[in-house]
Amino acid sequence: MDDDTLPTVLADQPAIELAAPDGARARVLLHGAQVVSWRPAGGTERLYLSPRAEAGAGRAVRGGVPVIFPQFGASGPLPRHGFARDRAWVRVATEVGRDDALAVLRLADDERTRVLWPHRFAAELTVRVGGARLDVELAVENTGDDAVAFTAALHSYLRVADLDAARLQGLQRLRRRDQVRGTEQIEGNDALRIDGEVDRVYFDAARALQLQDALGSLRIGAEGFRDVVVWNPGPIQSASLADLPPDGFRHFICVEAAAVGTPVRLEPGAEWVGRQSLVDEGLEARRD
Ligand code: TA6
Repeated sequence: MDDDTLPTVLADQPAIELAAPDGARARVLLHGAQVVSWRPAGGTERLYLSPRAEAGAGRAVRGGVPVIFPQFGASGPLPRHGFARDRAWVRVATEVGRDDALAVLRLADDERTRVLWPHRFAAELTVRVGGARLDVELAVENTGDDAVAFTAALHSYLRVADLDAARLQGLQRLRRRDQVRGTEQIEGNDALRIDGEVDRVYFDAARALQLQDALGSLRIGAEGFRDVVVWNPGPIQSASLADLPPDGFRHFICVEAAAVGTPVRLEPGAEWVGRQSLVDEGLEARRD
């Protein structure tokens, strides 16, 4: 969405509006602790949010940065992509600093989550916006007495102005699993371009990526997440998703910081932190 309005069905959702002193802004729903809008200072909207997005119990919002925890995809017994993205998180703190604004939201186990996933945990999501940058950080603490293992991702829908011309740099020569074809191979030497359905896990991708698009290049960094998932439904899948317009696939590429190949294992009392950073490089250069 390139204007300030949310899709109607989201307009009544409790949300945190972050506004840094320099004009950078973000909107975070309590539902799923989901960032649904990010505008860097002096820039335009950089996240895609489906105009047909819906929220509510058991519904994940199509767009922004869905928080995937404690299970990525259908890689275990839980509902697809786990339950964190369709639960109500609690606002813990909001702060405005000299050159940024941040929000902290929290989700802990309850009797409903323990039915699905019999473990104690405390998750916190921190969203920080300022200048040309958005940082989204997921921290998970094992508050139980048993070791726990989980997979997770920040499933970011990055807006593109021209899908055919968009290029994702930085995945060259990485080992990847193609979720559509069920094959594994080594990525080639060229930047990734989207042509039809793409659903790939890139393993051990600990390096900065760059999304090149008419909106201006976006640097994509991550810490704590070892893998990257790239997804675009293509025209056929896009038409089958009720919460996505038939041409919705043309307006985003999901580039997801992910812990998929090797589940995160936490001993009692231990904590894990994963972060994804997005930087509008054109705006960053103008600020330097
Ligand atoms: O991250 C890629 C993926 O796992 C794809 O397989 C596709 O299903 C996408 O997530 C969206 O999943 P969702 O449950 O949000 O429709």
